Amino acid sequence: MSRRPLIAGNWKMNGLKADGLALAKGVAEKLKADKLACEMLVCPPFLLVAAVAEAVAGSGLAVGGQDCHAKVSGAHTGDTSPVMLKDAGASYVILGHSERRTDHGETDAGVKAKAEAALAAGLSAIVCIGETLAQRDAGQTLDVNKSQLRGSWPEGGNAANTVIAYEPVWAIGTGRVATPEQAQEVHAAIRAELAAMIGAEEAAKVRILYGGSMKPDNAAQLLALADVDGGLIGGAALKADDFWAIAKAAG
Ligand code: 3PY
Repeated sequence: MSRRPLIAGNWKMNGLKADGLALAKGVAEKLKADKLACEMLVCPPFLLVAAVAEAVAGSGLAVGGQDCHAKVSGAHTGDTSPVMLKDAGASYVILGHSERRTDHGETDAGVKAKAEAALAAGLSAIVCIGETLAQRDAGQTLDVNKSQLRGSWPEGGNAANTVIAYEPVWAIGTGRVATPEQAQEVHAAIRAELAAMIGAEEAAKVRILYGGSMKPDNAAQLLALADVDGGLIGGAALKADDFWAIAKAAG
């Protein structure tokens, strides 16, 4: 089953307007000059989504948000709706990143509701799941990931509108990265669980990204794994050359 790899940059809370535009334009220029087989996406902070989307329009570089509300509009001070993201030029939204689960108490049910709202707004959802170090050490890795997957997967989700990002929490921002064996084991288990949820044929088409300290020097090894269909990249997505090197490794 051939799945088009997705190389997605999660900028987190980094970058002022000038930096963000320069970074996005740097990636877009490379993409215009050298079309890659993989799909590339940048997810800037909310305030930069519209400007970045405008700056890279026509380059093939997609733009996404890092979160959204589950409602279209209303009395939700400080929140951003998926419809607003779409209107600003986004085509994807990252949901349920472990930093949001930790910092904002996000739950599987909340992530599922946001993902359903994102799909209704015409966005594709990138749903993040992953175990903590304590859960891994306790031998709970596969159970935790399967349970988060079932709890966060949106009703109506399919391979065309939903992507899973497996991000072991212990590999986020720590410089530690899953070994190829660890990553493949979890990715294969996620796909098997998806098969039980949405059928084997559809599950075989769903893209499952690896996230957590993916860098130019470890990307090729991870991206070559049978069930790894791209990456959700943190720090290395803040440098156009590093982000590009990872995308090149994906083909
Ligand atoms: C990381 O690589 O640290 C990430 O959290 C990507 O989302």
